[in-house]
Amino acid sequence: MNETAEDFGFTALWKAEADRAQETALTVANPPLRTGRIVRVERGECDVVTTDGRERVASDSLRSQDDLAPVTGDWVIVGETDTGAVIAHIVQRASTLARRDPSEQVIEQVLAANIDNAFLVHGLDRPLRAGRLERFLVLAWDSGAQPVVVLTKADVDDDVGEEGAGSIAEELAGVIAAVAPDVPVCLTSAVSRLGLDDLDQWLTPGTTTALLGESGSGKSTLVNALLGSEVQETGEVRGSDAKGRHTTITRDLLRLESGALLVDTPGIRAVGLWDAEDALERVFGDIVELSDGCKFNDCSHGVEPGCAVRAAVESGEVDIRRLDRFAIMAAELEEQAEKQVERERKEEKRKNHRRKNKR
Ligand SMILES: Nc1nc2c(ncn2[C@@H]2O[C@H](COP(=O)(O)OP(=O)(O)OP(=O)(O)O)[C@@H](O)[C@H]2O)c(=O)[nH]1
Ligand SMILES: [Mg+2]
Ligand SMILES: [Zn+2]
Repeated sequence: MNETAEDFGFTALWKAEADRAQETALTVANPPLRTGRIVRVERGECDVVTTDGRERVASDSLRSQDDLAPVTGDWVIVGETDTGAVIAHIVQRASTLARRDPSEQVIEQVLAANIDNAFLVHGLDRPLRAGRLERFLVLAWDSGAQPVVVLTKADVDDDVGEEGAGSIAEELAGVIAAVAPDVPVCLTSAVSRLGLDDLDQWLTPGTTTALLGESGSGKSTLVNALLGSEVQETGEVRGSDAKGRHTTITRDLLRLESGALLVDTPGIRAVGLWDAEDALERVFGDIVELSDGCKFNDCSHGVEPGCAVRAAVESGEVDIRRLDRFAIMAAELEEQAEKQVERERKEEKRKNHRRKNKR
């Protein structure tokens, strides 16, 4: 099969953006330049599908924006150098799915770019923690993607009947309704193919949907079921607690026959938040709204008098645990913002120092 950029969502808009960036790309690479989309990132190399087809290029040398690392879903301009083809430029992203880098504490890690929908994948073979779902929701809303909770492995729920509702599914639906009442939920099974058609409303031609979730939640299995072929490797979960073994290790952009695009991703352990205050307020909209009624503008909903949020907790309207989680995530974002300012200050200092030494 001869794939080209057109198969991966190369619209007139992206073409115009890429054309504008040609000149910049020429500062670091030679013709022939070609535009393409990154379909896989590996250490130091990327697979790019360009207007000419699929090729493997070096990702991290000589880029015109060297502070930006290319990620799956990016539109890029590829050019030639003495040592071979390189990514010369990353076209300005329409959106990014990003979290706080789990290894380095104060940098952002972009998981994927130019994503329209985020499937938050969760298996019926394990409990769903509200806090975890909230974090995934913040990540999704912050990117601008439409979140959809996709429950997998419906076939393990003995009580799932004709209408799709079962006892485990119902329990999880309760958790989801409490923290994300406005987010669509789909119950699926890759085994019985239950609910797969429901996903079609998001999987429209040319749109890109990323699958996010814990290892073992069934992301790759779902991708294979939608592809109708075993393209992605899948792995057994541990019997005792249904934990996965981190089978998928790269972020892969794959094309369905319909023309919809999927990004399968490695399982996520920690969802550290990054620069997502607005999204946080969206996910905790109920608490934010209540806080309008607090006596003090900067109320921490702790011991202050006239706190409308505490009052709502006492009346049972708001779950105290939800308030606690909100406070933790808000503090986390505040800390991240402070550290980031500090880091930028240091970097600026370093740059100035270098400039002075050059003179
Ligand atoms: N019964 C049942 N098992 C499923 C279903 N979907 C996935 N599984 C099983 O769950 C296990 C994990 O599936 P994967 O697709 O590898 O999970 P993943 O989310 O891609 O995991 P990582 O790549 O490690 O992040 C495998 O043993 C699958 O066979 C389903 O719908 N029903
Ligand atoms: Mg996988
Ligand atoms: Zn308050």
